[in-house]
Amino acid sequence: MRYRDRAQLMPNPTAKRLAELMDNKQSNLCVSLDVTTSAEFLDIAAKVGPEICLLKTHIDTLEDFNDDFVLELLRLSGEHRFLVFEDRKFSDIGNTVRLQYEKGIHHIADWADITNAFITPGPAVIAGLKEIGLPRHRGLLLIAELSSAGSLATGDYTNTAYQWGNDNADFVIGYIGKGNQQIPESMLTITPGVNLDSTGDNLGQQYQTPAEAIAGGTDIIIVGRGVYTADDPASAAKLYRQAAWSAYQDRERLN
Ligand code: S5P
Repeated sequence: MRYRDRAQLMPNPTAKRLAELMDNKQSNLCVSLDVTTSAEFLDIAAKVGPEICLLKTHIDTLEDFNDDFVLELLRLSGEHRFLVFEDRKFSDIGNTVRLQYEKGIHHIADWADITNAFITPGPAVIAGLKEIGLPRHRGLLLIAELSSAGSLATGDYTNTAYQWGNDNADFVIGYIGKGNQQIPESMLTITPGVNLDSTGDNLGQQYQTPAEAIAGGTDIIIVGRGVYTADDPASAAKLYRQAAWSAYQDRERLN
């Protein structure tokens, strides 16, 4: 099914907004800006903003984080129409993740449309985050699989992530993973480990191409270094966007 038709099946307002935005903007590209200064982050975000549906942050890698950064990030997300995904990978007891999501220096729940979590602590990790996120209409992605070599997120772990996600479909909007036929059309699959020029790095990352990722059943590709280390991040983002969008069009035509 097309993103815009699937949007109608999504109970979570952020998921619905994202799927509609992807269809309107014709982008299924998420750029991950894993840089360490606000200036570099905001400079690249402004350049790639027109090409993306989602911008992924690792807010704790910024050395000069402050509230002005958040204001500028939200301004860019409005100007260029993309959502913000803080890749926090929460993984603790319900009470602790609740505090980490809402409090601390970063106040993630105040500005991130989407965040994510491991299910290793048990279902209370979802319940704790939901207490904070649901009233703010936020969305959660569960990590079902990882792109790194030797990952333990396989088999029963992966299947349980799908089950707990589907049981919490008001708040869980989908999965980080490679995609799976069992995932309902109302859930999004988002895939990292995508690069056109490399098959991996020397720290366990494993890459596939945008076309491989989309053909494998994902909805959104995440590209980090393929875009932000390019000489021209705007052109690189355009290239990944076109590759992922045309793979999506091919897939829909095939179905
Ligand atoms: O399995 C995963 C899950 C994530 S969210 N593998 C990943 O690489 N990621 C994240 O995606 C990772 O933390 C990084 O921010 C991004 C990939 O970056 P790249 O530079 O390798 O494209």
